[in-house]
Amino acid sequence: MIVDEIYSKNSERKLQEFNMRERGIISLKDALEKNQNGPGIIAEYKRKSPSGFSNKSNTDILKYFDGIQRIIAGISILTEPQYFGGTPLDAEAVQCYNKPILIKDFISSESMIKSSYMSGGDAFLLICDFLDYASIKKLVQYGKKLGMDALVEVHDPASVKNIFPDENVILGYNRRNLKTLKMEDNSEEMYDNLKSYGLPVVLESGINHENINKLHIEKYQGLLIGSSLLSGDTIRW
Ligand code: IGP
Repeated sequence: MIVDEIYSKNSERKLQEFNMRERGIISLKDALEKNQNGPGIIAEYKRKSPSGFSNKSNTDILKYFDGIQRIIAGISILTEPQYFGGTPLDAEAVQCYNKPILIKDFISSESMIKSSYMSGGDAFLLICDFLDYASIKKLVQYGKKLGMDALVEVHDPASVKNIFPDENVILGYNRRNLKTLKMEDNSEEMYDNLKSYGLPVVLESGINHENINKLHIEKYQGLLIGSSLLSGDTIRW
C-alpha cells in the first residue's frame, strides 16, 4: 500500500537539522477560528502527488501563492521528496507570506515534528487511520510544547476513536481514502461525527468548482484545497 511505503520511507529520511524558522508561530487554529466569512481556505503547495497530480514548478507555485495570499487562511505544504517532490526549503520559502504553515508530511515521531518546526511549520498532520490513540496523544502533546497545532485527520467513523482532542487540535475529514487513493465523500455524516468535539473542522481533498456547492462546506471552518487550485481551477466560495 502506497501510504505504508511513504510512512516507512519518511522515517528513514534525513530530517531537517538546521533551524530555518524565520519567525514565531502563527496559529492555524486561531486563523480558522477568526475567519468570519465562511470556511478559511488552506491552499496546498505540492509539485506532485501519488493520486495523480504532477509537474508543477517551484516558480509557478510561488507565482500562484503571490496571487492568492490575500484570500487564504493558511498554507499546507508537503516537504517529502520522493512522492510529493517536496523539500524543507519549500516551507522556508513560504514563510514570507506570514500565513500559518501546515506541514502535511506523514508525521509519526517527535523528531519529525521538531524538524517541521525548524523548517518553519506552525502546524503538522496526524492521520488517525495510521496512528493509534496513544501515539496521537503523545504527538499532540509534544506539538503543544513547541506551540504548534496538530491537524488530526480522519477518513471514516472507525478512526474517530483515535482522536485525542486538545487545545492545539484541529480536526480534518479527508474525503480521500488513503488506502485506495479513491474519493469516498461522506462530508455531512462525518461533520456530524466531529462537531461534538467543539474544535474547528477542515474538509480535505478533491474540492473543485464542480463539487464545492454540493459538499456542505458551510458546516466546516476550513477547506484544504490543493490540485484543483494549483491546476488553475477558478473556484468561487
Ligand atoms: C489536498 P487535493 O485533492 O485538493 O490536492 O487534496 C489535500 O487534502 C490532500 O493532499 C491530503 C493528503 C492527506 C495527502 C489531505 N490529507 C494525507 C496525503 C496524505
